[in-house]
Amino acid sequence: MVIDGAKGIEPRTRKLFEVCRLRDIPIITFINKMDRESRDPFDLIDEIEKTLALDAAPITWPVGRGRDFVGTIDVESGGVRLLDGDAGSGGRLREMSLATIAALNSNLNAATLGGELDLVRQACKRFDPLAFAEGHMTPIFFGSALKNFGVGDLLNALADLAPPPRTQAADKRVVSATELGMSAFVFKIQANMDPNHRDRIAFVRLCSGKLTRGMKVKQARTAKAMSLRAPQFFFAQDRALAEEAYAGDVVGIPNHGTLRIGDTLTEGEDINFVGIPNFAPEILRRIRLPDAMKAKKLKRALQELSEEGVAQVFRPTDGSALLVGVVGPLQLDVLKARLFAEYALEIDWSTPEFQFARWIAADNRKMIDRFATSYPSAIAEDFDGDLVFLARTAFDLEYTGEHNGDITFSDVKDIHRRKQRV
Ligand SMILES: Nc1nc2c(ncn2[C@@H]2O[C@H](COP(=O)(O)OP(=O)(O)OP(=O)(O)O)[C@@H](O)[C@H]2O)c(=O)[nH]1
Ligand SMILES: [Mg+2]
Repeated sequence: MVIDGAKGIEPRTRKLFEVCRLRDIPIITFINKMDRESRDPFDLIDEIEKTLALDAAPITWPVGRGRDFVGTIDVESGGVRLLDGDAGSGGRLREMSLATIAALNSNLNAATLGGELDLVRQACKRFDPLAFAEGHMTPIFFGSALKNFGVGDLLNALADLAPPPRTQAADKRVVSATELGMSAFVFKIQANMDPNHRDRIAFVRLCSGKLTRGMKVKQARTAKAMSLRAPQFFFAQDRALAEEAYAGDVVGIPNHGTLRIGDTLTEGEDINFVGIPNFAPEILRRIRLPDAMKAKKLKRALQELSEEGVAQVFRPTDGSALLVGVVGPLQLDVLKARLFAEYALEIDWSTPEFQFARWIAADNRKMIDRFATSYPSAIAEDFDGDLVFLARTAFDLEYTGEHNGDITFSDVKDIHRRKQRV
């Protein structure tokens, strides 16, 4: 995970973390933007440990803050990497005394620096590969992405520490990474990456076997066959045709809305990978569309953008206007800008009477239906047709939950347990 040194753990970082924890994925941490004014590193470490319940083991430590940031020290060996001279490097460390480092900048002081390093070595945990592999501990690297500083350390850590692809759970069985048959699941959809072509890429992660360009695969959800004519590898701004890919690889598949997040692709077997979560939004808004003639277009645009995961859309069953749910306020600006740029739709937000949307689960469909009938003006459907309860306040949510013992409210939906209403 990448943490902005000035901001600490942002809501989306937290979501990412929760997905990792749910799937037992080990985490490497890069604390970025050390060339700018940032929060105290001890404070950031403390925040990681306290809010994520994750042990933090600094591998490097920043020397100087903000404009006085001159580089990092390798906590274990004392080796140094300098912003001026070692940017872009992930290779050998310099041997330098604290006095020599401190002499690089008049605001640095060798004694203070030494004291800080002593504190890091005494107070912070040491890196333990086993705890890392089990997801209890994260190694921490400091750097500046903008100056390409410390990024080499991060890439080296990825190469050294990243575990091999693991066994993945599917609905009918578990799939081992060493199986020969190709299997993969879609974890992200990105539309309009190339605005001139209105393209739409589904990113899949291979779980087993080998993917070759041109191969025919089966989409488990629809049982339809599709051929992978132009699978692609992405690296930053670059892309290249993927002639072949293996378990653990991430491949982009161009398609026009056929693939959805959570979809499983196989060479024919009928299985669905599980454990791809959907989180309840933290912010709900109503959409106001001044041009009512465009309602249909808006619906299609929202469908596409929600499949992409940009926002979640809820349709109140009483027929009132659509609700949009997002995780962070910035997403509302992004959504509005994209609706305008990509679909020529001008919209406004208004604040609805509801604060929370929670999926409704129960032992059987009857219980959910009974509940939905008792609260007709507080029920909405998501795009899968699963029902959510709309609560006005935290009290409303709690009170309603307590008075309806046979149902539970959930703020996470496992995409493949989406049909709770069997
Ligand atoms: N000084 C400095 N700026 C950086 C660094 N990394 C990214 N930025 C800048 O910070 C701005 C926001 O980038 P990021 O925070 O990486 O991207 P983001 O989190 O998607 O965007 P925000 O929501 O605006 O934070 C951009 O203008 C980047 O160029 C860095 O290491 N140092
Ligand atoms: Mg940022």
